[in-house]
Amino acid sequence: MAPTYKLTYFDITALGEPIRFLLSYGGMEFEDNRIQKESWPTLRPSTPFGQMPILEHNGKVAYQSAAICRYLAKQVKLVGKNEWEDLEIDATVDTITDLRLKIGPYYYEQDEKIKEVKAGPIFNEIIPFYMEKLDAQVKNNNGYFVNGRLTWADLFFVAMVDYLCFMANKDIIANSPNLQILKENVLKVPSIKAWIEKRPKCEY
Ligand SMILES: N[C@@H](CCC(=O)N[C@@H](CS)C(=O)NCC(=O)O)C(=O)O
Repeated sequence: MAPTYKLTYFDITALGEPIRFLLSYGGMEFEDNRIQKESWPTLRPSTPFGQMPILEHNGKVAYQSAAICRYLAKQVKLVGKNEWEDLEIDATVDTITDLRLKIGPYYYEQDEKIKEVKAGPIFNEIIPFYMEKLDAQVKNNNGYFVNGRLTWADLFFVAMVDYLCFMANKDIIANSPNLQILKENVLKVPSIKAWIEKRPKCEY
């Protein structure tokens, strides 16, 4: 039987990977439709807001990666045990996105001189600030982000961190022992481990 989920995204990890992690965690078969950059202009007009990832299911199209993750997390029971925990998970995921949106302009800067100027605050202030706080959060939650157990915030971070490291061109969790433990905790989940082993190799 054909998979009921079809994920369309570029051939990279980035915003598609948390969705792939959640589908894999839930043992949900999915078509991993990877678009080459050259094909994107043709496909773009047919997507809801001209962006990917999109997730197709039962003839419907979902967009916005965090919303898709939240929807899948409910199905695979990686949400909070109450509304406050859900709030904490959402806040963590939004914080990870804030960090991504701060590193992005540094990575995508084309002007080498401006990039050099941006490097100062990125590496001396922004990344250390976020890493310190996220690391402390995991320390206080016994190796996870929220309430000492695995939630989709953990999968979201671990799926995204390679992309963040790629953009920063450094291991941003090298000095964050608790985030390293979190990463180990997620990567040892058998379904995630199996996904990492079988997923296509890409630059990031
Ligand atoms: N908030 C959106 C952002 C999506 C986004 O920025 N997608 C990028 C790729 S990572 C994209 O589609 N870029 C191509 C374009 O905008 O033409 C999400 O989380 O899904």
